[in-house]
Amino acid sequence: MEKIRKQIVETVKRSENILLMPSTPVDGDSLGSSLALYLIFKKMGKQVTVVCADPIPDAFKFLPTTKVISDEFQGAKDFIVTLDCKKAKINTIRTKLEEDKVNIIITAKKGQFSSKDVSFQHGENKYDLIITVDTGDLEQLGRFYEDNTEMFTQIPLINIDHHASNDHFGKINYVDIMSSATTELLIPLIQDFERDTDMQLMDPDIATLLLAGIITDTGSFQNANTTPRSFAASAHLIKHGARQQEIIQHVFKTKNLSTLKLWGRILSKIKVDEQYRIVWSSINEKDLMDARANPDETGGIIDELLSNAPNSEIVLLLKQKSDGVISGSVRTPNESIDASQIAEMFGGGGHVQAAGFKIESDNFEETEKMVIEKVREFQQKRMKAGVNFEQKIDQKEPQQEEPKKTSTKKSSKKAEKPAKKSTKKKKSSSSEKPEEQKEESFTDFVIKTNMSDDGGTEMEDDVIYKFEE
Ligand SMILES: [Mn+2]
Repeated sequence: MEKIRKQIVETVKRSENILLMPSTPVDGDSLGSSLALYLIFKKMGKQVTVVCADPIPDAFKFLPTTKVISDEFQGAKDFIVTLDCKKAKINTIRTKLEEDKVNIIITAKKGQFSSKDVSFQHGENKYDLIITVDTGDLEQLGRFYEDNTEMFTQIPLINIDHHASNDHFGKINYVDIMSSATTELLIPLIQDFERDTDMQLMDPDIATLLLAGIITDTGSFQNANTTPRSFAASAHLIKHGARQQEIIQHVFKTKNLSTLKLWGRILSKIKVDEQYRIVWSSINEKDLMDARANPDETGGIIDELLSNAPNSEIVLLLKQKSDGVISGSVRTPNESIDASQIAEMFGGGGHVQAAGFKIESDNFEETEKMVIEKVREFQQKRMKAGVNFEQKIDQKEPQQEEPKKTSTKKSSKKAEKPAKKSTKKKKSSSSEKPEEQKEESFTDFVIKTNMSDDGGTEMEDDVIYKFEE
């Protein structure tokens, strides 16, 4: 770990423009760790951007510097067409719109251009380092990853996380599954930065951000992931001015009426399989609307209510969304049952005692039936394997943290992407359309770009760039 931290310090020192990415949905830990690093890097004189695809939940808006988080960033959106002018000189370049295409018409002064003179590349990335925090896999970055997949292979990436399901996607992976929160991992790292820069970097705001991560991920030190190290880390942060009461007030002591109404709905829908000790409930968009609650408010319900169901070994909450996605949260009060294994059956992942998944389906009843049936089979196999069912049943200390979800939908999308791109390339390649080239004057060289994929691109018809001698 010490060696990995040294690599991180060296890499950050070499970087000028750093992109910080917390996972979605955001929680106290992903926000706390990204914003703490933001403040540290700012003190070190770096350019820093924090982007998050999801809105910041109201409960966390009290955290220092949440305002710097943006929900948009300029990725490598430029597509550059390069023309080699060694053999021919340019007279004019015109662009001409043609329905959903744009023709780039290059007229040569002398000689002629051929397809061999044209090459394509993507614009340079603005950032020279990406750091993901509290992110088990890249798809948890949401649309930022989907829209800029290539950027993640081009820019060095540091992966800082504590999820058991982390798939080590970074160039540097600072992953410790024994850590109660990602922010806990940042404390020794910040000390390394302090030693290296000879600067005092920790301050009360940074300490508050880091403590917020530990408090939310341990459920205020109630969950099973609380370790002696989490207490020691918290003591260290409070010594540095972390405002513990402010965190407790905002995160735990303010429950909206809408949240309480939502709890009521979920409680009334609880179902139990006594034989296999499965307890589950569901929530849909109508429940949210009737309770005038927003989706963030479902966070924590599964931990605080469902896991208190007596004799339950597996607790599930299924959320039905209007976009045809059903997401599931899994909790296992007994740590001999791996919640992430259950989530993996549905393409998800997470921790031993808290995990999640997403299923694309419009039919809730059918999906619910399928999920519960598979979970029953899972339990049945455990029984046959001779696992003692009675063991540790009284120990009910779930992990508070909202699991990081992997979606089967997204992974299939990812598989589609490269195929899509290659067809696009074909369309834009001039060599595919020799007959159209012939129609132009002899020295004209025409590049046709299909613009149907990106309707937002605005271009004036017939823009002429004249090249003076
Ligand atoms: Mn976390």
